Amino acid sequence: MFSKETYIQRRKELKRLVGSGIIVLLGNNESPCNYPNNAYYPFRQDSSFLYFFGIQRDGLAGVIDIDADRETLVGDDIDIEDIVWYGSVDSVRDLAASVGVGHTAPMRQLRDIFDEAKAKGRTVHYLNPYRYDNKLQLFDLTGIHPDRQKASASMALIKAVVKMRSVKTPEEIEELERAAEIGYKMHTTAMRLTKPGVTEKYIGGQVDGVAHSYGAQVSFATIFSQHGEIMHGSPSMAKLEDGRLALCDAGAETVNNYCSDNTRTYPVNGRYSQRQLEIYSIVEACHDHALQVARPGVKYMDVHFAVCRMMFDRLKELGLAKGDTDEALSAGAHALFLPHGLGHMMGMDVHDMEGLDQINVGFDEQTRPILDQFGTNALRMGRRLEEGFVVTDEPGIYFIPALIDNWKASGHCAEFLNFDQIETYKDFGGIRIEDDLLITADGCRFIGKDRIPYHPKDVEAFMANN
Ligand SMILES: [Mn+2]
Repeated sequence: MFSKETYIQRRKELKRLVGSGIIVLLGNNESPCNYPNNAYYPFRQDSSFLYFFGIQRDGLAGVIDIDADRETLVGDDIDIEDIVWYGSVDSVRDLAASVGVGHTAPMRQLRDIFDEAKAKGRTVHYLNPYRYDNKLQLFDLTGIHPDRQKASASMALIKAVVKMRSVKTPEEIEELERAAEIGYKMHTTAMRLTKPGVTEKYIGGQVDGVAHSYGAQVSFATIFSQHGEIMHGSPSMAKLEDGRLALCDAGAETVNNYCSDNTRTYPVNGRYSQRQLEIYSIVEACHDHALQVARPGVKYMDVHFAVCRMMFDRLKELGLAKGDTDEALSAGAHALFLPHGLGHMMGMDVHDMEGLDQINVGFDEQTRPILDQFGTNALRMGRRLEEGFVVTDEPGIYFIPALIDNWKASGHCAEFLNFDQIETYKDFGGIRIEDDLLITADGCRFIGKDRIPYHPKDVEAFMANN
């Protein structure tokens, strides 16, 4: 948690940006797993609520009446039975005071706030809820069915929240650096433990445990798989096999809910084969290329396509692709190998603010998403970079057997792809290398003072010596 002044300043700026009306930010509630008292753990507060109100407790809402300049923390104090089971917690009044909020109200009064606003014809600004209980609560408060809540969410509030949360302040960058330090420990632990015969689950569990042991949680479900070609493959009970690659995509989320997100791909036996190195070195070059070209004023979509161009040229050298590279990219041929975008915004959410809808976060009037082309439609971040943005740089090359079969059968992009050659890679898996970039005044830099090894020589040396 930052100082009280940080939250006061953020709410002040939010009021200025939204202009008038009443802002309601719903916090999250505990989320039942298999029965009401067995909630998913750890509790995760809503990031926008945290950004403006800073409080980790469940069952709260923040209300800002811009016109009356009145801020209220809405929530119920716990009773003696809760104290017996969970211990004492601060009162809602104390929680409010800790972040400079002057007023409190019990949860039942949230309905009065909505009713009164409606009676007076005032605007209530809220964000699009993504949790079902909050959708129901909003249904109760507004009468708007969950199916129509996305359309009824306040664009003025969304735009203001995105504008503020997109630019990371020095104290946020410090927190992201802390997340990266834990991420480094997670990834190097996985590298150290990787060897033939160990299960993917074992390594995945150890990686998660590293995060938990530093008071953090994982910023998303850890990916550790020999099937790197499955974008979000969960660790399985399969044993690691000599000769294969393991892909680890994992990140930490600090106690203050700032994230890291890194990916490494390394040989189970500690030595890349010639065939693995040929593909790996392309991904490595693409990853480093983004670092050279990302800077304020540059569209991340252009960085994405610069990387795709480099990748396609190199795949042509290997005999997997052919034809004019620009034409191939226009046709979307590169997406056979790279069916996702170069990266996404990162901050308090690992896909930062994705709940506010990608078009509001990764795009703007100048840069619209390209939705009619497979692969490019998965680009989450396209807009012009600004100082203080944090984006991931995560190129990859994947050989997805079902996709290869599908494209070959239909002849899709056949003029740009050597399917006979590509088919010999169906047992290859996939490679991704990912780091987090902070856009600086004149360029960008990686977050995290220690680089998780990724140059092949460094990876092999690390695996041999640890
Ligand atoms: Mn990522």
